[in-house]
Amino acid sequence: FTEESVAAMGSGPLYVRLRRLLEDAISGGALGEGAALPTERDIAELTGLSRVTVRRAVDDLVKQGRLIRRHGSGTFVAPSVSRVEQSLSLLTSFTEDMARRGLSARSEWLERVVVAPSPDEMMVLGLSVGDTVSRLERLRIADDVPMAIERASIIGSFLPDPASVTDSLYDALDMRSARPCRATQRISARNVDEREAKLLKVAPGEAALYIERVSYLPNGRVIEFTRSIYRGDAYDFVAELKIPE
Ligand code: 16G
Repeated sequence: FTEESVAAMGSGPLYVRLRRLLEDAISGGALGEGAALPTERDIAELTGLSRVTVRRAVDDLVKQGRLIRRHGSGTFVAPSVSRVEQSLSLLTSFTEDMARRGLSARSEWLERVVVAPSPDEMMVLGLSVGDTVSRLERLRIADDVPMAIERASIIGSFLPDPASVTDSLYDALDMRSARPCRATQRISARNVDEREAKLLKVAPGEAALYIERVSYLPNGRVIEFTRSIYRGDAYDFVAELKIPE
């Protein structure tokens, strides 16, 4: 880090130039995974920038999840996310998918309530006025890396007590003999908004996959309507294709 290297980072505010310099050092491998960043005071001295400017650039990268601040020990380059390959032809749960890869799945609850259905939940789940829906919104995490935000809506009569879902929704439905056996999925491109970016630890506007899953019981009844945001840098969706008959 030198005054010249900051100046070489083009125009714009100084903290943006320093941020670019740090980003280049991380993506170019000069600062590898787990590497400790020099202290903010050292960076300020080397570059001739103020501590405030340095802090602002580092803060941005912490917010984006590229750097991790550990109290008392310093700031480190975050581990890069390894991409996960997800089959598009198997109806599995997040917990099962992660276990198969040897990763430990964890969730942070964002919402877990029984409410009156919204118009789109009514339509998709085939509900009427007076029916209820169990809404479960979770941040899904694999080995400490946030992977997706999932908002599942389940017909209330099949899951009257959403607090009974501890780890796996599909396990809880299985216990009530209401695990889906078929689903349709729609995938589209999205850019994450501020809230999603914060939860997924990516920069606002980053690419993501928006997935809607509607799943069915063996008798053909819809049971689940889930809307999810999957990190674009973490997922490859894979399907096997056949020649049409
Ligand atoms: C998957 C499903 C989701 C389902 C969840 C249950 C997508 C793309 N995927 O993530 O619909 O609710 O698994 O997982 O929607 P769990 O049993 O681990 O809670």
